[in-house]
Amino acid sequence: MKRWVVVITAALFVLGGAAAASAASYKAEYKLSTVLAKPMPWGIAGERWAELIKEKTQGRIVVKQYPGTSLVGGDQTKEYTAIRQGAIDLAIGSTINWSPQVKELNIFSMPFLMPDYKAIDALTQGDVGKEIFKILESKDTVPLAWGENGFRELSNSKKAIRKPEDLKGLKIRVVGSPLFLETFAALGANPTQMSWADAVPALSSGAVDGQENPLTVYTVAKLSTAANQKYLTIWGYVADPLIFVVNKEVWNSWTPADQKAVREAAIQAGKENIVLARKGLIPPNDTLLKEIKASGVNVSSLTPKEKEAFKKASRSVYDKWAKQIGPELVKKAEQAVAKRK
Ligand code: X2X
Repeated sequence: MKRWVVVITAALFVLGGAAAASAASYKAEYKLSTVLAKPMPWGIAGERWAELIKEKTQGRIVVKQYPGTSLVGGDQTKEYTAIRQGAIDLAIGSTINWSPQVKELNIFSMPFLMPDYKAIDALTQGDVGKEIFKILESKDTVPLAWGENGFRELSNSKKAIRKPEDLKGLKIRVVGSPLFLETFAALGANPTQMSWADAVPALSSGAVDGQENPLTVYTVAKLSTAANQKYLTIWGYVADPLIFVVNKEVWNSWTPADQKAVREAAIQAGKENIVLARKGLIPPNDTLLKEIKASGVNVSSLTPKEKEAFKKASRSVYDKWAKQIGPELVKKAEQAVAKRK
């Protein structure tokens, strides 16, 4: 009898100690990294995730957003490494920015793989998305939900671009992955890689002629007026989904109930983010595009035949990268796109 009391007391002591330790190991504040700030959909997603986490954990987990990838000095291609290393606790990152560390994420940057929004969904919500989450899980991060930056349309300060030859010699700012440099080189442009923080001043000063980003970014950043981007080509050549992740050690320090709350918050914020990222962009309700046209921007919406010329010109890059990403994953993605409903 006495022995049992000792054992039970000891067990309670250990359990109590563990609970106290886990509560004590919660940080006063967790750092959430995003590239863009509100009112861009990506920035809003960060605020929303933080807000929902606070609500769903009754304030046990407090998250502060750091837009501008400021936790890595604005160098968005270093964000994923910083999450793995714990300098960033949570992030909503673009597949493009993390692709230097996770080669499979380049799948979304394969030129003309995804013809429409249903194709994005077929990948993120299907087997390809699951496989990508498994890969992220194997790299010290816990992926929780998908969001969206969007289809990346091409703008420039010089001329209307409707065929690959029009791009000849134009200096185009691209993001971190070498796949972008190769795609634009294949199309005849003169691509130059820089962070988003450096891109806006470079466009404004005329050091760079053009860039590619979703229209939500183009409008909120006022690229047509502040950066002379008067010519816009709607070609939907790639789209970048966003991924909500948490550093694995941080994740493991939370109770299962709090983990569930953070996951649910990510899923909800991700769904809301996708709605916002697509708002005004899907015909016939493409009001955002109509507003851009009405503001005096020269918009070239490419016909399927015109897109085909760009697709053909970038095909060698697609084939080369299919090998690098993994032919099986690429095949799976192509099949998912073909079967989309
Ligand atoms: O840098 C960009 O172009 C941006 C903001 O779209 C990304 O972070 C991928």
